[in-house]
Amino acid sequence: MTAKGWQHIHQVVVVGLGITGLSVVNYLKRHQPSTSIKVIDTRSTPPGAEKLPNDVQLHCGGWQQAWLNDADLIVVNPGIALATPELQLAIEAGVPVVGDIELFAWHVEKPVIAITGSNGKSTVTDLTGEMAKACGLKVGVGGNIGVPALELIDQDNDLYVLELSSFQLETTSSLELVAAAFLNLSEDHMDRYHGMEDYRQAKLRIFDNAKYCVVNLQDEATYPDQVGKVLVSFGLDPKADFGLVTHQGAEWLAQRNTPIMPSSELTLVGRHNLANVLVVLALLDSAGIDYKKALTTLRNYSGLTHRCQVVADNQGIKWINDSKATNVASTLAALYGLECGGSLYLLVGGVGKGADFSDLKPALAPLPVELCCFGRDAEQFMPLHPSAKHYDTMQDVIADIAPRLKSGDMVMLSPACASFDQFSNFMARGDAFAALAQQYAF
Ligand code: UMA
Ligand code: ADP
Repeated sequence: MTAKGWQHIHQVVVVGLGITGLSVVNYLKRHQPSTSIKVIDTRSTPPGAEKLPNDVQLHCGGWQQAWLNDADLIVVNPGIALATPELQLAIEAGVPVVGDIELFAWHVEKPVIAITGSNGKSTVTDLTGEMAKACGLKVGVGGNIGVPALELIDQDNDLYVLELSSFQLETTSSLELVAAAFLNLSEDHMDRYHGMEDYRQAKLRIFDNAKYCVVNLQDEATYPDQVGKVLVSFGLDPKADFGLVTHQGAEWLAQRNTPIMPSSELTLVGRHNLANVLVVLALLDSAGIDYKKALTTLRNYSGLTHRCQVVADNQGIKWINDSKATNVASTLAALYGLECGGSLYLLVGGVGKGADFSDLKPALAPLPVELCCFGRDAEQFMPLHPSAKHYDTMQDVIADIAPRLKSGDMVMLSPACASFDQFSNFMARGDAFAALAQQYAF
């Protein structure tokens, strides 16, 4: 279906409210004012209900199959799987089901860069946007990073940079991209997918209509299955199109072996962030943007909040908020190369999303760690280290460990889980941790 198809669309049903559903309703009000809009949300008190225009009907607390089957178009929230039986019935009845990003694709006329992967999406998306802005472009940055893409569409932008989750990609078919990146693949969202290949195929959709496909030289799973795609590789390796080389006795970022700048000049820390930076350079270059004009921005970029962020540092005790570590690979990235002179109090737990946490065991074994397990799936972490202790909440953890903290220790929230059991999102969880750090560190 193309944007021209709008003339046949009279009834739109938006499934799931939240910030995505609201952005869809507002978009339709502005750009398709003659369509009738209905909203279904399975939650009894969906977020954003109070912001719905009066003439939009809302059904909450369950499904309304007749609305779905009678719709000309269903626009579904990324948090709801297409496999949901009610949606499947509507699909069988011939109703097209798309996501907000597909509506964005129908409308957008400027170049779009998009990023997917299991970890690093937000960092790469944000830095790509920052560097493109430093090159003098007007840039709209959004998608899974937290700003619904349709909220950007009426801005006068030269370029869009979108973070796309596998959930969003499932319902997107026509998004043309000047450059797209698939950063890495590791286990996540196994409560939604039938295994890793199913998850990978959802992510690979990013390359369907992409001019340049940015892939990870060290992760074969990120390569498209289709032949004939134009590939640009990144990796912590001189063989990658955007890689690392030794130059003047030091490690440098490089484009096809031509040194760009020493990696030691970056403010960002961690090897995983070097990979993220190389992706950003690959994306900008593929989009025809001269990233060399933005190297000062790159040097000074210190990352997003809630990602390995030091939120308190007092009396030799560091408090690190890595609330965005919502899967095993991101927690492993935080532990990799960690320098901790004393004990590491690692807070893990929340909603495990069906993950297998056993890969954490060998990473924890050599560390001077006390594993503090909290939240709904805390019990799953208990076998991972002899020090493991079960708590109900993060507050309980901190109250227990605070009297024992001494200089050289580190308290790190890197939970390998989603937050929805006890918090509204990972930001609220990180903020709660930062508040506890402020309370107990000083
Ligand atoms: N839900 C229901 N019934 C409904 C609607 C939603 O149970 O009828 C549940 C969903 O299963 C979901 C949860 O409510 O798990 C959250 O939905 P929401 O309404 O809060 O969603 P939005 O506010 O619209 O946020 C969504 C993305 N959320 C999800 O994909 C779950 C946000 O990504 C994204 O920033 C936003 O759109 C703008 O594009 C968040 C996320 O957790 C950060 N993403 C996952 C991730 O990064 O791992 C994919
Ligand atoms: P995403 O948007 O994909 O969740 P973020 O940039 O928000 O990615 O980072 C999420 C978590 O993953 C953080 O804990 C961060 O430290 C970690 N991380 C960031 N980049 C990478 C990477 N390339 N590989 C592994 N972990 C990473």
